[in-house]
Amino acid sequence: MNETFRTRKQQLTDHYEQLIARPNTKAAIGNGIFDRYENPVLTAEHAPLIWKYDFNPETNPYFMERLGINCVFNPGAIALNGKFYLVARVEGHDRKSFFAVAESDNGIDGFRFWDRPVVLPETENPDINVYDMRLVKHEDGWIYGLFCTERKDPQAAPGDLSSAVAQCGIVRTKDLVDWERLADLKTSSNQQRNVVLHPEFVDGQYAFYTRPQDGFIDTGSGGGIGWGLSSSIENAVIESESIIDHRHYHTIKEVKNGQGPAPIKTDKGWLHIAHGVRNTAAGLRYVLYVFLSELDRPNVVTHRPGGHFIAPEGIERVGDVSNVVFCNGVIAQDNGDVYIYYASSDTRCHVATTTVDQLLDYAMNTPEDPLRSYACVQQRIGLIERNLGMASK
Ligand code: M1P
Repeated sequence: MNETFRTRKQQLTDHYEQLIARPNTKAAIGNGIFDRYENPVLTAEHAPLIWKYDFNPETNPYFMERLGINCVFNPGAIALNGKFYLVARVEGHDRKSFFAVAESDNGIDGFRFWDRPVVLPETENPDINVYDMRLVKHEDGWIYGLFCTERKDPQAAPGDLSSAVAQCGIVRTKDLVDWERLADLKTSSNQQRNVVLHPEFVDGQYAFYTRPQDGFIDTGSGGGIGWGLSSSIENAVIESESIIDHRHYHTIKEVKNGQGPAPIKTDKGWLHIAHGVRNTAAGLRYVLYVFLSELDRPNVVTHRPGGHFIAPEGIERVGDVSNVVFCNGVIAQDNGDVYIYYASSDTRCHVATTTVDQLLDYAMNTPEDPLRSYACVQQRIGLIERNLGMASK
């Protein structure tokens, strides 16, 4: 074994183990709604060395990277047997994404990928790219993973190598190791992204949050967070789709929006985390927002706190697709602790912690967006006057 190989392998191994062992601490003073953390929980650097390097000194004397990892983002999340699991979107240097499971004891740090990425079975129409898995422990006993499957648009004009069709792929598992592929979800929409399975049956059927859209990037004339039911999960078909959370002019969700993870069940209703997108001179800006819906009718929204819940800050603003935060994974513990896994700028994964009580307070007591500057000033003056009144007491 040559010295270059030996030295580089040792240096990289030490660096990797230091990264995994690095403790994570709460950042700054926070806003009372949630706490951010100093370090991301998963990055491209968290990809195991055996995924990237040829460990044979005969065939790789320079200990050279053979299969690079570009970024790790948009993880689904689930707690099983006292451990925290993220099923992350891992993107290679070749731009293709795949899923891989990372495990931690505390949900804040120490996330380590399993040795092997998820081997996702294909349908008869192979996926070109797969991403953004939403994990759901359904009351039928299975853990489902709903994800975006992307294929080249068969209608694309000759020479158009960008147009794609996005649809919802479905897998299920009991252990995150063996995955059974089911048929892709069928709806009447040309494209679907951000489809999420509701964890309980509704009217005896499987219930889905959808995001119908006309084009691959543009939602077109419709969009919004949709809702539909299917009697089957093995061959899921939504005959009738209705919009439960619309886009709105001059708001954080004027261009598009999408359900994040499956909602959290609380005694006040279902707590939803979603993303909203608006346009700017610098391109699209993705932020997270929250809403609450009825317990018995999860498709009926009762509270819509105005504005964003989490927006990109500091280093989060910069990455492969800058000015983006995106969330498709949350873990709510029985004691009310909530771990929100969000990604920044399509590059890395973070955690924010809060509680169900804090999220409910936020959802139920944050005023709605009044939709006009004048009305926003009135809303703020109302708060100021009440506060000044408190100060004089
Ligand atoms: O690049 C930002 C996000 O864009 C897409 O989300 P949406 O369908 O709402 O536009 C997804 O590709 C997502 O993975 C990505 O983070």
